[in-house]
Amino acid sequence: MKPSPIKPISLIQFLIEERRAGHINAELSLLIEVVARACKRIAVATNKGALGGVLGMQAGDGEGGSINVQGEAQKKLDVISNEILLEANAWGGHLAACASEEMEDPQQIPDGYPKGNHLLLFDPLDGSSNIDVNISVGTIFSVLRCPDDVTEPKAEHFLQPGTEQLAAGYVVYGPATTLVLTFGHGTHEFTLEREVGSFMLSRRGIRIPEEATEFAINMSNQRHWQPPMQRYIGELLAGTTGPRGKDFNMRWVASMVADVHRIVTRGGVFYYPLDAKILKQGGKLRLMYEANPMAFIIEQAGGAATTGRERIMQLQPTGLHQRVPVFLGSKKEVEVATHYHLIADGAQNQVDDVDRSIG
Ligand code: P6P
Repeated sequence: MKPSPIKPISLIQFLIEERRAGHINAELSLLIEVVARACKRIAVATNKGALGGVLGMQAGDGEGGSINVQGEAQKKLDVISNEILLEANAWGGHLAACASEEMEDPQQIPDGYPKGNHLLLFDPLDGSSNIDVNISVGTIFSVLRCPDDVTEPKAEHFLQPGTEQLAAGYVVYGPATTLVLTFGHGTHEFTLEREVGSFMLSRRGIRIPEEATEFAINMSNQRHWQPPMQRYIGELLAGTTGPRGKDFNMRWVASMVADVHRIVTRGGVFYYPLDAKILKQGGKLRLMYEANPMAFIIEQAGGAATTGRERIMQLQPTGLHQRVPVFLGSKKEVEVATHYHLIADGAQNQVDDVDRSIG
């Protein structure tokens, strides 16, 4: 279904509409405004490219560059983006604490500043390995409610299932700077009007086609996948000559935000499955500030998001930086891939339950 035609309203006007509809309160509205403003600053820093002295690795203590809590090389823009989001959210009184891919522990609101009732989690610059080659990167964020009577939120206070999210969004820093946002009442897209500096509503009530003709996966991991993934992707590659009876196209940007935005825009599926290399970590992508917010956005647009075996948003988190397998996008295609995994596990009796859980 095509999203309804819209008159160009700004993000601020949209947030006022959402408050009047009772979908959000004033504090959450302010939080989203602050995050959107911070992302505009990240866009400016990112868009400078080689002229801004922001490319390359973040300097470390020793010989090599800085390594983040994930054990990954840190780019200068990872650190800059993280600082921009922390600084923007420190003083507004809308947050109890922040958690970031770039920080081991949650960041408290500095003493002297008022605190709010929300927890903000973010990957400040997802896909940052693409920065130096000028490929789209992005910011992903998720908002949870701070448990009552908690004034110094610890990691365990963030460990809430994705179904508890009050808001989720991402910003793509690409040819256009685009914000995609949900409060649980549909998924909506805003495009930055650079001259004015406002995010303008460009798509309201996005719906992802249930069928897919494009899949996104890192094929170089193929020999490490589990058998059901080998079978499933093999059938996509067989196209009209195989059991699926139709040809598929493939994309892999290696920037989750860019791959997900393509799916939000024209359908398709994105997979980062378990493989032998990452079995111990439980997956590649992080549950709290990548998988859960993207799952919320995708589900609100009529898509599905599973680990290949269960709905992502129902997972009870066990760690702030926990990793999970991610299968998301066009609902019917995600269901096929998930069914293959359940059947391979001898859990076909769970197929109906999982289908019901992903709606
Ligand atoms: P690979 C980027 O580092 C990221 O976290 C996601 O944005 C992206 O989808 C994935 O990892 C790419 O992983 O193994 O293809 O480099």
